[in-house]
Amino acid sequence: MAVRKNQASLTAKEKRDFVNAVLALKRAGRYDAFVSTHNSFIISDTDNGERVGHRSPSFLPWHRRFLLQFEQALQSVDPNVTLPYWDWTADRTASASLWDAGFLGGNGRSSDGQVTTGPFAFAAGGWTLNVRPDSRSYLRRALGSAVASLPTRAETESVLAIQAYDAAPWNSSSEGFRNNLEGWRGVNLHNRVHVWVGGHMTTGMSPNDPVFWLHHCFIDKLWAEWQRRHPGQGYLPAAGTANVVDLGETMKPWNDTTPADMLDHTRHYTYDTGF
Ligand SMILES: [Cu+2]
Repeated sequence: MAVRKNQASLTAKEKRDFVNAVLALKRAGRYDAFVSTHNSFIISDTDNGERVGHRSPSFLPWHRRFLLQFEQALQSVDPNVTLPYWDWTADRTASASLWDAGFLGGNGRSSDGQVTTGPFAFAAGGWTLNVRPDSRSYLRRALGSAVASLPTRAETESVLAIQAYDAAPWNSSSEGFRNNLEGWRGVNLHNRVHVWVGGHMTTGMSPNDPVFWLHHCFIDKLWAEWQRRHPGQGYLPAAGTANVVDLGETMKPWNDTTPADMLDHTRHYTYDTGF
């Protein structure tokens, strides 16, 4: 069984293997499709129309399926690689080892936001952005500039304590665990982390920054943790909700997976520890 680990506890070899698998997907032309898919859902997911990837209950199962597909792509390159997660309640500064040149590389430079260190620096040659919001083909970051701090452990605990999974109107104004975790209301967890990283992470093309996968892996872990703590609660809505993916309805773009299919992550992988 594949085990997803905290990035802070990966060995140097595990970090290298992960980075090399990501770079191999990029070289093979397989990476950019993930960027395009994510962006097309960001554009089409609206509060009052059909919504699948974001602003809706299926935010969590959709990204679980999306991450699984990416992880399987990595494993087609190197079967021992799993997605690491970034616990941003613990590793909360620009000097965390996550941003070392041997792993994801560091902050963007102040003049133009360009990441200039590590394997995803433009000058390193292996990370030219093709699916991009403008003509600039280098990865950009602005760590901690648009929002001062990452979510704290206490803030995260307060969201894990929410009983109901989601609630009408099933969008960015809903009460419930999903919308507080996604960050449209309350203490703001997921959205705030995208903004804290800055650069491409604040756009629909956020998977251009490989930290996207580590961030969403932690979001996925927090969903699993909420499930463990609230065994009597489950995915909502159950059925009959227009424009929203009910428990037994398939999700685009795969059209073969329902939220119900995604509830038990242990069919595919486990996490090294609880929250
Ligand atoms: Cu997303």
